[in-house]
Amino acid sequence: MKVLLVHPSPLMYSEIYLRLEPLGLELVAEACRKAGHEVRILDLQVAHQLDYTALLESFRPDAVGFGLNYLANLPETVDLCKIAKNRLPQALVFVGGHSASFTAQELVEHGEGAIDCVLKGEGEVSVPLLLEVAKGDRDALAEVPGAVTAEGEGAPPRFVDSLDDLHPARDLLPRRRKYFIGEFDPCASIEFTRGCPWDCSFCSAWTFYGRSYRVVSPEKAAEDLARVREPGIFIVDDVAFIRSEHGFEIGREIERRNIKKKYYLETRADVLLRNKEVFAYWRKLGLEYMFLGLEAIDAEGLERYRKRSTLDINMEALEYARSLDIMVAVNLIVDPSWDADRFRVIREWAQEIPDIVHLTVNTPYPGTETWATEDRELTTRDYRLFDIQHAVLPTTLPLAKFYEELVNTQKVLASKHLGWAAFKDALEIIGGHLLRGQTNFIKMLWKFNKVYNAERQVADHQRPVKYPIRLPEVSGQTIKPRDLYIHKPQRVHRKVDRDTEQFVAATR
Ligand code: B12
Ligand code: SF4
Repeated sequence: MKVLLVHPSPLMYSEIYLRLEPLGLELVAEACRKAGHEVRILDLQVAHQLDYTALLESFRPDAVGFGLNYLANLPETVDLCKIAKNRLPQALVFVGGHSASFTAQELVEHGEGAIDCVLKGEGEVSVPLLLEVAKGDRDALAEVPGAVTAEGEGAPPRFVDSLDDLHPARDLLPRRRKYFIGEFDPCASIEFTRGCPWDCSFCSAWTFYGRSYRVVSPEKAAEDLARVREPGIFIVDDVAFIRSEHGFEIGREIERRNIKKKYYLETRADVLLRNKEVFAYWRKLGLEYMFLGLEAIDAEGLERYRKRSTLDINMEALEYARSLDIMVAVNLIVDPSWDADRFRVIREWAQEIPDIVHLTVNTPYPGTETWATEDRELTTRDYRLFDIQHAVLPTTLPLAKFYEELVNTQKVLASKHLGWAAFKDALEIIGGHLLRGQTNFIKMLWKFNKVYNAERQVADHQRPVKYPIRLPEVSGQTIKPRDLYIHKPQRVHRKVDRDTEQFVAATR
C-alpha cells in the first residue's frame, strides 16, 4: 500500500525555541516499510498545507495517517482528515499518537465520517496490522488492538515486544536541517527509554504507558546514534538516566565507537542528585543542556502538582548542574489564579539566577488526573488553547491583564538568552552555523515579540470554535490510575531495578 504519514503544524513554543523531528511518526513509518508498504512522511512543522494537498494529488496514497501528540493540534488534524477523505474517498484515514489516544471517540465524532479509525497507544505494532486488515475488510478495522471506529472499539493496544526492534525512518524527512533546539542547529532526536515510573497529577506520560518503563539496550542505542548525522542530539526520554547503570553503559558504547555529539536531555531534580556520577560522565561525553521540570518555587506548588520533590532538592540540583557547567533550562507552572505579585516574585527570582526559565500555564489535559479532579470549570472548549501557553481555567486577573503579566514575565526571562545579549555571547557559534548554512538559531534570537504577544493571546480566545472539546465526565472526583491507562500495566515492562523501585517509592 502507499502510505502517507502526516505531523501537524508547530505550536507557539516551537515557533521560537525549538523544532524537533517527529520521532514517533518515523518509528511508525519504518514499521510500515518493514511490512512492505511504500511510505512518505510530511511534517507540517516545516512544510506548508499546500505541500499536503499537492502530495495527496501526486502520491495518491491508499492510506493517510496522522500523528496527534498535541491536543492543541486536534482541530487542524480533523480538518486535514476531511481534506484527505474529500480528495481520496477510497483512502483509509486514521489518526494516532499521544493525544489521539485520550480523545479517540470524540475524534471519530468530529471527523463526521472522514476518520475511519483512531489507533490508541504505540503505533509500531498496530499500524501495520491496521493496513493489513484494511486491505481485506474495511468493516473489520475495530478488531485491531487499540482501534476505535464509529462502529466500536478493539482490544487494548499492544506494547512493542522490544524497543531494540525499532528503527526510525529518519531518511524520510528531507528537510532535516530545519530541526534545531537553541544553539543545537541542526539537531536530531533519539530515544533511550520509554515511559516514566512516577505519577505527577498534571502529566499523561505515565498514564499513556501504564506506568511502565522500558529501556533500549546500550548497543542498540549507540548503533542508532552512530547513524545520526546531526551534531546536536535531543534525548526525548521523559526522565533521563533514572537507572544510572543504563546511562553508563550507553556512554561506554559511545566511547567505544568514538561518537562525538552534543546532548540535550530532560530529567528530574531528584534523579540528578541521586545519580550525580552518570551526569558528570555524560558532561564529558558532550552533555551541554539539561531541562529540569521544577514546576514551582514554593512548597505549596510542588505539593499541588504531586511532583514529589522538595524545594531544597530542586535548588541543590540546580547548583549541581551549574557546577558541571551544564546550561539548565527550568520550567515553572503558572496557575491562572496568579495575581501580579506572584508574577513579580518569579521575575525577581529568575533574574537572580543564570539559568533559562520557561513558564507554562497550568492546563488540565485529558488523560491526566487533573483532568478528572480539577474542580474549577474550563473557560473554553477550544482545543487550540490547550497548549500550556493559554489560560483555559478562570484567571483571577482580568484575562487581558493575566496575559500582559505572563508575556511581560516571559519577556524578562527571555531577554537573558535571546536578542543582542545572546548574539554577543554566541558569536562564534553563530559564525559556525552560518558557514554551514544553518539559520534556525540566529532567527530564534529575534522572534520573541512576533510570537509572544498579550493581544494575540487574548484574540485567540475570540476565535470561533468549530470542534468543541468533550468536557470531563465528572469533575472534582478522585480517580483510580487504572481508569486512565492507555496501555495496561504489565510487570514485564517495568524495567526499573529494585533500588530504583525503592527510590521512586520513597518519593511517593
Ligand atoms: C520529546 C517531547 C517534545 C519535544 C519533541 C516534539 C516532537 N516534535 O516530536 C519538544 C521538546 C519539542 C516538545 C515540545 C512540546 N511538548 Co512535548 N513531549 C515530548 C515527550 C517528552 C516525548 C515525545 C516523544 O518523542 N516520544 C518518543 C516517541 C517515540 O513517542 P511518540 O511521539 O509518543 O510516538 C509513539 C505514539 O504516540 C504513537 N504514535 C505517534 N504518532 C502516531 C501516528 C499514528 C497514526 C499512530 C497510530 C500512532 C502514533 O506511536 C509512536 C511510537 O510508539 C512527550 C511525553 C511523552 N512521553 O509522550 C511530551 C508531550 C507530548 N509534550 C507535551 C507538550 C504540552 C509540549 C508543548 C506544548 C510544551 C510547551 N512548552 O509548549 C510543546 C509543543 C511542541 C509542538 N508540537 O510544537 C505534552 C502533550 C500534552 C497534550 N496532551 O497535548 C506531553 C505528553 C508531555 C506531558 N508531560 O504532558 N515535546
Ligand atoms: S516525572 Fe515527568 S514524565 Fe514522569 S510523571 Fe512526572 S512530569 Fe510526567
